[in-house]
Amino acid sequence: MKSWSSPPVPTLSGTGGPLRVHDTASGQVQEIAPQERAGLYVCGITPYDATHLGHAATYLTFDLVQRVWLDAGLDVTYVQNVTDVDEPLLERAARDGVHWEDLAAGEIDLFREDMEALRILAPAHYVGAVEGIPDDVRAIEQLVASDAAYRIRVPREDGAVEEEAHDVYLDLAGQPSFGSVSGWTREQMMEVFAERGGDPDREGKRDRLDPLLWRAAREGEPSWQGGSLGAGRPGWHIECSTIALTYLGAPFDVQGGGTDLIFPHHEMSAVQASALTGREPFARAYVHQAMVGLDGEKMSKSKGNLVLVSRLRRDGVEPMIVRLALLDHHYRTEWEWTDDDLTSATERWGRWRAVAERVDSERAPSEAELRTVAEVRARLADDLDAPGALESVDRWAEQGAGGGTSGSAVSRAVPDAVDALLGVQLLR
Ligand code: 5CA
Ligand code: ZN
Repeated sequence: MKSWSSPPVPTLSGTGGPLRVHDTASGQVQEIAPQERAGLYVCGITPYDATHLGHAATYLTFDLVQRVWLDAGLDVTYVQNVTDVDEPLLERAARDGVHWEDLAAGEIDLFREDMEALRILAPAHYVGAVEGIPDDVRAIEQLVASDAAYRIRVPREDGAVEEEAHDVYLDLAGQPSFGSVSGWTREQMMEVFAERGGDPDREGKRDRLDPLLWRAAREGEPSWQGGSLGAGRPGWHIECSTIALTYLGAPFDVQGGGTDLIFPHHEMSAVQASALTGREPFARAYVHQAMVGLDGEKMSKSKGNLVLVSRLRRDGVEPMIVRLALLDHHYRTEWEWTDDDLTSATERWGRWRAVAERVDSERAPSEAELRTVAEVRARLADDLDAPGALESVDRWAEQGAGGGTSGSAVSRAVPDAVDALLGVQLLR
């Protein structure tokens, strides 16, 4: 699938890193220090509604991961999927009387525009679930052949289109690594499984938590030829297992997404990948963005309590101000969007821009400016402390360069670092 265009990233003198981030699986902040190449997989959107600030916060967090790695001199391969066929998309399309493919195409276009406006670096591989179906089929056939997966006959009254239609599930009993990503108890898992796309009550399942790998074709639902599986479509989690294995291989460095994906999605995509490769871990670290809320609830497409990036853009809000508002919250802290976020980001943008207007590109950086660059690097490398990085740029803006009198020229060093590391473009 077509990705979007990345903004240029200035090269800074020296190098930053290494990156330390919080890994959900170990519960620790740990150094992620790939040798030369770094692999990042981030769970992309289900394109049934427009990008809200919660999504934007997630993609911004992993944009910082990529920027810190690039600044550390690494070669980064970034992969992101699009869940362009799944229940929520089909349900919304049916509700609104539009074709699901048209709904998806429109929302993906809008997402690309939002990402470009926010200066999020584009993935090298932006892959739709539909494009990945042939890989899913091969993977599921392998799991069935090795008895890691089992089939459940679909009764005709379920709308099955074929006489001998079967759904396919992973047999978790054969997967000792199950549970290692979330570290959750079975009770915790059961509590959210159904509301997050699972089907604990499906008759014939060996374990109520077994994840669906292949859904046989039903009347009125899109389906694809699945070789020996028959016509159908993949379950949600397998798309991320196979896309990551195809484009990164296991283990790769960071699997990312919001905390709402810890279980079942990241748990299941990891255990499915291990069942396929016989290797653990799937990812060396699982990094999760805390939920962004509005009016006391998680901002979500299904609840409809959204602040949309595209809406803010249409209202004429400078995208760099939205980016600054998001950066002012640490990725591991839940927060709620309020108008104050926009107000304080607007003020900060004004203060920074006023200093950036005095840039003299010929000028060598002062000691103080170099210290600011080092501080921004250090704050981000330390578990992506973006709010801390903003504070150090605030001090630069307050003091002017090198403690000089207000109004004197500054070098490019800090604006270039703000651009390369924080993705905020001050010089136009
Ligand atoms: N397509 C799947 C992942 S394979 C999916 O979860 N799509 S989504 O559109 O629902 O969410 C896209 C990304 O935004 C996911 O990484 C999700 O964890 C994250 N996300 C969703 N809501 C929020 C929120 N309120 N705050 C922060 N991140 C969020
Ligand atoms: Zn995913």
